[in-house]
Amino acid sequence: MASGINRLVLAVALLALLAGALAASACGGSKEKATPAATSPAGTPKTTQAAATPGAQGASVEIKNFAFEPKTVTIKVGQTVTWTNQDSVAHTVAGDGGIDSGDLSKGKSYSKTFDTAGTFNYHCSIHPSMTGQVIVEKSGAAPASPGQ
Ligand SMILES: [Cu+2]
Repeated sequence: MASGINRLVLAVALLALLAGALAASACGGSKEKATPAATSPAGTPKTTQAAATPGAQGASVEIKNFAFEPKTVTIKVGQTVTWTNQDSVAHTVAGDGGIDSGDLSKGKSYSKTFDTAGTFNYHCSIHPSMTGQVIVEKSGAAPASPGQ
């Protein structure tokens, strides 16, 4: 079985990608910003709500150009998928396992937490050709056997 090697290769590739993205954003964003500090009062506490990383708790799917992107997401049991409609027309997310968003207008999101493992197919009930899939894996799938 080469699955261990595959995982390693995948992890290395991911790291390389991340490093590349970080380097790119650091280069692009390092131009000094002329922040007009005079306009804000000195005592105002800034609420620094850092953008949460959705990847840690599940997956995000964008609905745009009449398609789900990515079309297939894989999560663990107990994690959440969040769909956000980027199109100017309304879409829905409807399908297996009680997936039912109702109409999502532009900018609206729908989240669903999956508590059982399995493959859940869904579609847009307004545009049935729009389809997607959520694969929910058992969270206890440990790579190494602990009893050895
Ligand atoms: Cu649609």
